[in-house]
Amino acid sequence: ISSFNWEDAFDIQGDLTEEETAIWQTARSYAQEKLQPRIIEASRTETFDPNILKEMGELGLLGCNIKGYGCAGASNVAYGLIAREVERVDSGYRSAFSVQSSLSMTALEKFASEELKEKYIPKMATGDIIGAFGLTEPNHGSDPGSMETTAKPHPTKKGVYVLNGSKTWISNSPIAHVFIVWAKLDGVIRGFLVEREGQPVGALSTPQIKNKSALRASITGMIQMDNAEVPEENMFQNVEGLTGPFTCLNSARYGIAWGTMGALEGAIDLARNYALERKQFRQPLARYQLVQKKLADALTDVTYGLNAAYRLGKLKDEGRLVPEMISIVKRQNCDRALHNSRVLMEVFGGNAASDEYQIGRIAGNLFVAQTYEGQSDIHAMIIGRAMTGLGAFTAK
Ligand code: TGC
Ligand code: FAD
Repeated sequence: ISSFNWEDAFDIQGDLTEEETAIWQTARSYAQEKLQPRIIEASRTETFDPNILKEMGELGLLGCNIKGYGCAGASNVAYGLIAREVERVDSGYRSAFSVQSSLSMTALEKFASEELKEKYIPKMATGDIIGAFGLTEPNHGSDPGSMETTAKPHPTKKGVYVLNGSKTWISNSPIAHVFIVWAKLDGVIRGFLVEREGQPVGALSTPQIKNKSALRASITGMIQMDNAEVPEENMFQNVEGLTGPFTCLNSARYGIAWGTMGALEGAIDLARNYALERKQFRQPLARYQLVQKKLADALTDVTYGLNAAYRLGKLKDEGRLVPEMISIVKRQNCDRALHNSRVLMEVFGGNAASDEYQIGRIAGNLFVAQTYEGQSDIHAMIIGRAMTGLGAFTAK
């Protein structure tokens, strides 16, 4: 029997295929060597370098679980391992990866015409074209079914739709070349690929939301559409209703289940090192029972969470994954990562308030992870509805 490895307590590594191990190591080296040195400054100055997506593209990470169209066709477990390693550095970098891969490329892969797939997915896989996903609106976040954005046939141009409305809190929108926008056509939600290039003056603007209190290394903005034009071939033909956006969200929420465990692993590593080095009352903090309990609680939750995420990956690879399974793990992993990273801040004492120590940034980001792609209480109600048959989302 081999000895206990606290960094991989249930030996997930031992289960991985050769390809998954290689992709995992590529993602880990990239994240540690190229992303980690940038993150403190990027978060401090609230900047996102779009080259990051090109770098991920060069390594074949973007949309790696898509088959064809210049993508690697790797397993869903491999996709999860990338999310884990990228979010170990920062949730905002994982956001950029998720929005490009799961929300934008998956929308095209599942719903677009063959011509659109050929036109866009390969360039999105290299990071040359950046995508954004517009579902949330100023008045409708948890309840996207009530969205107000509309699509209508253009009054004069044949074969063109016009989109009107606003999407907000949209990751990557200020730098995106293309937007997956969900809008109502005759009262039914439809998906559109909106291209930035070629829009009439003033038809499409994407102002950045500045001065965020978390996820500062990810760029976030709005998509404001005032008769934005979309050729009819850019409307997804084979999907109607919320099934469209939620199909993409299933994939991205799965990635968050892995990613938040990566963020918590990063927090544990930082707290353990600090506790071993910092002395009070003549002994390292790590010698004290209360400090060890904080580390042990966090390690226990990360071990459960990683194994649950791995299980989802295997089920997804076997075509046996259903949305409620994802809700269970997305909710639990976000909640436990947020809780434990907040508790681990205590190990740093006053230094937790310095961004150099990183723990405060990790905990702040995890509040956002718990909120986007379905806030935890929304996932609780998705699970509760599946258990009781009773939807608790509305008062009547
Ligand atoms: P409901 O009646 O539940 O469903 C309406 C239709 O949608 C279908 N559906 C799904 N299809 C596939 N996968 C799923 N997970 C699905 N969930 C529902 C459903 O079958 C039904 O189809 P049909 O044919 O019968 O019409 O709709 P509801 O209005 O009652 O929804 C309630 C609720 C709470 C479940 C839902 O609205 C919800 O999940 N709200 C949370 C909103 C959310 O997650 N927004 C995310 C925005 S994108 C984002 O945050 C990106 S951040 C990325 C980053 O930076 O990393
Ligand atoms: P609300 O829906 O107003 O909810 C506020 C609170 O009320 C939550 O705690 C919620 O759980 C609770 N609540 C709501 N309804 C109920 C109910 N029926 N019963 C009990 N409690 C309820 N969206 C996109 O479309 N694309 C993106 O790329 C994207 N990126 C994002 C990036 C960042 C940094 C952030 C912060 C958000 C992003 N979002 C994105 C938006 C995100 O998905 C929403 O913020 C989220 O879905 C919650 O919606 P809301 O903020 O409108 O909160």
